[in-house]
Amino acid sequence: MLLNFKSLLELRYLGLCTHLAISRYASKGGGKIDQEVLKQLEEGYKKLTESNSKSLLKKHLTKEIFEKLKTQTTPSFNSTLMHCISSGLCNHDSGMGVYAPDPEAYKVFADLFDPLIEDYHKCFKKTDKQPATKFGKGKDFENLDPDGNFIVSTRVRCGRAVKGFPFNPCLTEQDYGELESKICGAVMTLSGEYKGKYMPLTGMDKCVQEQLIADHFLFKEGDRFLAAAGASRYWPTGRGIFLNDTKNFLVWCNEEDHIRIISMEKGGDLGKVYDRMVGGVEALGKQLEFNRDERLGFLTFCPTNLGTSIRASVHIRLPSLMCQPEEMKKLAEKYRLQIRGTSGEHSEAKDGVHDISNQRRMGLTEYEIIKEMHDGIKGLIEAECKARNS
Ligand code: ADP
Ligand code: CIR
Repeated sequence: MLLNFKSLLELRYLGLCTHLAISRYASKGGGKIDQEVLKQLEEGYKKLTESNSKSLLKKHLTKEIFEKLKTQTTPSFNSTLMHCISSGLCNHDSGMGVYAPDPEAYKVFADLFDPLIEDYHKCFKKTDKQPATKFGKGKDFENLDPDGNFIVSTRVRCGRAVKGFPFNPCLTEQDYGELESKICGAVMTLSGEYKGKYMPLTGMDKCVQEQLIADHFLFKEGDRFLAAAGASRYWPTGRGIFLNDTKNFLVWCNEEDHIRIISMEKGGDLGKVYDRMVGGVEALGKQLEFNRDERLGFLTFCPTNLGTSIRASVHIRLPSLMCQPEEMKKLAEKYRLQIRGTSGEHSEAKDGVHDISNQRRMGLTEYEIIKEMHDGIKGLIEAECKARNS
């Protein structure tokens, strides 16, 4: 049943996106919702409410909000509620289930986004405002595992949207090309430790691609949550990766966000990894204009990444703690950490290696977000040592 609905949605998307591609240039605003889309929204919403989905979409999309939003469209791109929630309607196992098709969607569909944002980012209320960017200095953060007993590697990333472009579901094939040229032009100006090369996904040798994924450098393909959100259109057009010569600084082009800026290396030197990412962000910010909202901070496709858009993670082994899942869950909640599998979101842990990162990215400055992650990982390592000795 869900499958039929999913393929219907995907088919529908092709139609919607053609429509969007035209409407983007033809008419601004005043969009009317297609009756067929409305019917599918009603059906999908009914199935979601009858399901046992634990998604924040199901929790917060009340009947009242659904009725209010189901015919709304964004002024510049005519995005609908279907664009926002198709991922969660197709994937009842979503954690969130919601994406913003364009920056205006956060305002037009605020009755849905605001409670979701407050829930995910722990208390970022609709009256709250993301503080001004403040990176601070990485030297304040010690190496989390100087003897190399727990941490395999450390990674800090942030997302950026280029001003003037919508997000994936509304991008035309031409937009993907234009974005790639802009981003590629910017990364190729990087010098010193950042100097490297850009590799487009189009035409990339399969073995090279697989190796880059296995090394945790490159994004995977075929994420069903993103695909259902309309983020895989024209794939692999406009997608690619920039890698510096030392392979510890990367830029993803047009995957989930227009840009993901990533610093990573073996070991637990969080401060060094963080400083490298900040240097890269600042250098790219001189070449590109990023989209930042007064209230929400840096704008991203997924509401989990708003604010600072920073996810700082370690690949870590905590065998004793992982044998006590209830204790681990309690500690993760206490320290506001998120646990993922070894190959990223929605993956399993291999050889006991978990990806543990800050959960929230909003309501704190960049520096405070890194401190929250730093203190949390330190706390987990202390708890692991205690568990080993008890
Ligand atoms: P994000 O949303 O931060 O981009 P994903 O969960 O999609 O993260 O993971 C992207 C890739 O980054 C995956 O291959 C994942 O294993 C890798 N990764 C995440 N954290 C680390 C880390 N600390 N060390 C090495 N690789 C990492
Ligand atoms: C989901 O809803 O599960 C996916 N769309 C991913 C949500 C973002 N991930 C996260 O927890 N930070």
